[in-house]
Amino acid sequence: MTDTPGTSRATEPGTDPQAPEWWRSGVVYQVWPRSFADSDGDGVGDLGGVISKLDHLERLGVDAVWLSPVHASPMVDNGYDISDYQDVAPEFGTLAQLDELVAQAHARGIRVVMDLVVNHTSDQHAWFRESRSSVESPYRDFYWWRPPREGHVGGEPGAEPTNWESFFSGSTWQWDEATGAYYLHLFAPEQPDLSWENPAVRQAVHAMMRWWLDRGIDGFRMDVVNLISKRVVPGTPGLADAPVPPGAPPGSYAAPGDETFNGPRIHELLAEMHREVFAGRDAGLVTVGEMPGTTIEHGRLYTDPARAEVDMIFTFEHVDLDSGPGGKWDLRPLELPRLKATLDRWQQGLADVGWNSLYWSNHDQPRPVSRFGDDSPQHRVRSATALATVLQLHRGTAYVYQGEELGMTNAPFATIDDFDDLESVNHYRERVARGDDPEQLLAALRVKSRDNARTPVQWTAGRHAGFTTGEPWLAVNPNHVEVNAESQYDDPASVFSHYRRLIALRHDEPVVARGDFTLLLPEHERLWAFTRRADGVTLTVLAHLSDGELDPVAEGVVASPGAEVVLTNEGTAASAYAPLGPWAARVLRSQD
Ligand code: TEU
Repeated sequence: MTDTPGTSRATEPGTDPQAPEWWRSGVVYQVWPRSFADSDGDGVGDLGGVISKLDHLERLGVDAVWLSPVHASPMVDNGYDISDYQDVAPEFGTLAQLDELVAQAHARGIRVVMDLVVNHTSDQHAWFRESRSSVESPYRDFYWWRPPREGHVGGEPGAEPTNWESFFSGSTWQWDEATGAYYLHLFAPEQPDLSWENPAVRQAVHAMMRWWLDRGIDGFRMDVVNLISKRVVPGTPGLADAPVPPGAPPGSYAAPGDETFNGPRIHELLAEMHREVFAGRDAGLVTVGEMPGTTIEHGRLYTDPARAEVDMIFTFEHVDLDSGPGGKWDLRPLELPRLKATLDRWQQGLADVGWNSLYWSNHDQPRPVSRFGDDSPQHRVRSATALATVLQLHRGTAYVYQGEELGMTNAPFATIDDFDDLESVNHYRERVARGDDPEQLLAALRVKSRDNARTPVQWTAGRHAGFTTGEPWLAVNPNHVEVNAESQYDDPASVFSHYRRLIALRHDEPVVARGDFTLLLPEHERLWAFTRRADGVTLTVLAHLSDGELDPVAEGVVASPGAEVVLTNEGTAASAYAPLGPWAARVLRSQD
């Protein structure tokens, strides 16, 4: 590739500690390494693959890469089960290659943020092997060991210390014969939860984090970090049952809420981590906490700079709107006014204190163009670019998940054998065993399975989309013939080219990071319109999120004289307030 990146970046890594935080106008690109690019033909993406695609990221103009875990791992949860925090999984490469990736990214002005998975380890981690070996082990209290419920025999149904249901189906408690006790795992049994009540755990994790920062990485995305403080009730076993929904059969498991989310010591633990790990280091470092089940009230506390906990958080409200009371597989239609209102509430809630993260997708979510847009050939490009425009012009740090910048879609999974992810497969098996209709279960998996995000990135129209010279670990989406990076680079109308212009606008127009946010026509079911204002500059964003045509002025948008179109996905620039075609997005700029 010969052309220069979309724009210059605000600050180069490690140069000016006084410069305003780069991430306020910045864009972070998430790499999920298993499916990004394979450099050695084993069908699994790797660090060599990431290095080989740095041109792509530079051309896109992103400020940082967030690398999902590449640590040593038995890969029960595709790397979110870490067996050694200070080594790289052989299938991904070596520590030396990771150092090289950091050096090469930095040379291009791109920072590297690592995943930090410390709510739990792998059951193969040395700490857990030690811990389960004996009640006398110095590592015993690194994890949550509990006796069976009173009056029960360990291992029999109903003997679990609490009734908590795992994120990945079944109980959160695993009976361990060796020492005759249960251990806690909010996720898979191979992902035992660390006990953050134990100061030795905290010290070990802080030391590991400092080791990574000393190696030159630029921050952490912290996996489910608001789950690390469990609500310990004085007395034994010290953890309380979760309320069972009305009508649930006796003995049912229940998803824990307050018992595990945003627990009593969470703010103290994050402040301590900040003190022990980040204080006195380069101001260019960034931290983002993944925080399901978090309210605005907590969000303000987590991200208030004066409290020094984390820079920003990933919230989940907007990606839960298409789920019913039965959880993520209980599909509900998405209503645009609710989606707008959710983002608006977070904009207002964190306007004076704290900071938002803006995302449509990641490795756990379906593809946004299929979920919020229209992925038919006719509307795919327009709807992908309209959605990107709306999201990234809210106030906050924008995140792009690999392939989103190409308008990649959900995959055409036919049978249960096409799915890989343990969340999907466990859920299907559990419900089929309970007598649910397999076809209905599959229909929900097709819409929501995490595997939708995990099909290989589509680089070319060729064999396996240029992802690997071998056999890909998960099938490539057959639409790579149409949807691929190579065909988009030099096409100004492509999704990639639009993302590039949008990222450049975020960097070049200070109002995007600084400006206030006003939602227009909140109840409108097809138009997403808002303004951003600062220092006499107004950006007006108009996005028509449906088929057909829409006249913004007739719908109630007040035209501001002298407004110029600074970005559009309509090809030839329409005039500022002209009717919007199907899935058209337009950004107007005016000055007082
Ligand atoms: O995800 C945590 C989380 O709350 C979810 O998004 C969840 O995994 C699932 O999608 C519920 O439907 C993080 C990671 O992003 C995810 O990949 C891991 O599996 C999980 O934590 C455990 O580490």
